[in-house]
This record gives sequence, structure tokens and C-alpha cells, in this order.
Amino acid sequence: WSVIPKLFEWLPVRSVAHGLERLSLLLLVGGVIFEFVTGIINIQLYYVFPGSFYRLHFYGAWVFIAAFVVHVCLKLGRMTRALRSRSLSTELRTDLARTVPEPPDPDGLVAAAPAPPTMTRRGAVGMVGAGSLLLLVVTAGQSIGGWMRVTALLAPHNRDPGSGPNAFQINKTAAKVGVTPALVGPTWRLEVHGRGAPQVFTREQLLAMPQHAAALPIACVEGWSTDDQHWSGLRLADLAAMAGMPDAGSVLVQSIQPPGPFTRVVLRGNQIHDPRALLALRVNGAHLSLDHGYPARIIVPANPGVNNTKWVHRLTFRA
Ligand SMILES: Nc1nc2c(c(=O)[nH]1)N[C@H]1C(S)=C(S)[C@@H](COP(=O)(O)O)O[C@H]1N2
Ligand SMILES: [Mo]
Repeated sequence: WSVIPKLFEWLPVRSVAHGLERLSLLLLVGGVIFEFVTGIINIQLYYVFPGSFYRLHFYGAWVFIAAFVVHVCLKLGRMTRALRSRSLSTELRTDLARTVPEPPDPDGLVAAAPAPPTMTRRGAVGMVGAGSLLLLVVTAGQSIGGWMRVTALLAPHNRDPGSGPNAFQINKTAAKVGVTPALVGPTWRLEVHGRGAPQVFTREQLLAMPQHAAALPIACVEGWSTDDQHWSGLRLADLAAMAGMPDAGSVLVQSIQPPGPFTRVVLRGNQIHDPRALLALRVNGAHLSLDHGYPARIIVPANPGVNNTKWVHRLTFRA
């Protein structure tokens, strides 16, 4: 009763200040609706956006943040006055019989003739809390993993990943992005560029080098994540040293996948030098499956899934 009717009141703009406040509200509410709607469309993998979803989403976020800051600045005085005017613990202990509507206020934010209350203020706060808890319970399972995964009713990609060492969520299958078994068959090579002539390795040669392990999840920005998987392969730091660049400041990772989104990424120096940053060849004790990036993929801690390039074909270390 204090927001919705105000959105439709007449005249829409009564003064410059009033107009600016309404504009900031439009950006605040519009911004958050835009973020939710585009975010949900994206986690369902409907790529319907003109241009890059990420760019749109970031711009939307800045619009929302700016409007939010303006809104908080405009309302800070009123918020502090309202919160200081009464004791929170007393409000939370008041039962329904003693719950009374707000007194009328000069701005008309309070309903003129409210119906008798059907819920205490404590109940309203509790309902929001319980709702948040329910959302947590029906999503957390996808990150905790194991049998809990089936409880993740709101996870968009909660389909059964099958069984075996490679049975964890796949973002896009090899078939979907045009990676054929022939591309990654016996003719596949890893090229490592750095100082001096490029070096070329078969998968057998890579497997013969010292292998390192790391337990890391895939955490996709498109609304899902796995629990820790046990990866093994070559440390990116060791590959940098082999390329003659032990202090490499970045590496360009390129996939053998036909050109398209997510086929290349640049990792920074601190990502290369983390001991858990791997060019993984195996996962959970088995060779990578084709869909999880066979013959070799990137896995780096604290890095969104999208940067963990699969079907890696070339690494170019740079100063
Ligand atoms: N070459 C290539 N690598 C890729 C992708 C891709 O489409 N192509 N998808 C990325 C995304 S968005 C995620 S979340 C992870 C998913 O890894 P997974 O399918 O093995 O779980 O791979 C990443 N690596
Ligand atoms: Mo992703």
C-alpha cells in the first residue's frame, strides 16, 4: 500500500525533485527486474540476447547499483528515524491482538483505512526468513553434491549425470560444440609456446611427466556447480617453466573446438603459479571423458567454470 499505488498516481511528476526521485525508482526497480529476468534466461541456456549476455548483465548491474546508492542516500534519514523511533525487540514480541497499524504520516505512505491486521510484524519477518531458508534448501544440494543433488529442485541443470568417475555435470557436450572424436584422436598434439621454438607433445608424453593432483569443483556462472572432483595432470607452473618462462605473467589457452564462445581464455600469473592450477588429463582416477575435455583441460582454483577451457590444444605463455 505504500509503493504500488504510488507508481500509478497522477500527476506523474510534480516537481524536479519528485521527478528525479521517481526516475531513480524506475532505474532501481527496472534494474533489478532486468538482472533477474536476464539471469534466469541465461542459466536456462537460452541465448536470446542481442550481443553478449555478460556485457548486458554487467551494465544492468551498474544501473541497479547506482539507483540503489541514490535511493539509500535519499532515504537514510527517514530509515534511521523510523528504526530509532521504536524498540525492535518490543515490536517482535507484540502478538496479533496488540498489533496496530502505523499512525498516519504526512507523505501518505500509510494506508488511509487499513483492514484489521491478519499477521504480526514478527510473523511477516519470519515469513521472509522461512522463504529464504526454503530457497537455500532447494538449491544448496547441487553444490554439496552426492545424494543431496536430487534435493536441488531449483537447480536448472539437475539432470542425472550417470555413473562412474566422469559422472558430474557437463556444461556443453563435445557433440554440441563440434568437437569430434577425430579432432582429439591420435593426431591430437599439445602445443606449448613461450621463449624459443614451440614444443609439441602427444598425450602419452604428457602422461609420462610428473603428475600433480588437485581437488576442485566446476563452478559455472550459469547457475550450477559440482562438488570437488579429483583432477590430475600437469601444473601450469611446470608447463610455464618448460616453455622457458618460469615467471610467466599470463597464458593464452586455446581449445581445438571450432571457433565460438569459450574456446579461448587468458589466465593471469597468479592463476598459473597456484600449485592447484592444472592442465588436467585425468579426473577421479580415470581419463577425462570426451565431454569433460579429453585429451586435456584447464582446472584452476577460484576461477569460474567458463575459464576452465576444455579440449585444450595450445598454450602460449607470455611475460
Ligand atoms: N572449449 C570449451 N571449454 C569450455 C566450455 C566450452 O563451451 N568450450 N564451457 C565452459 C563452461 S561455461 C563450463 S561451466 C565448464 C564446464 O565443464 P564441464 O562440462 O566439464 O563440467 O567448461 C568450460 N570450458
Ligand atoms: Mo559455465
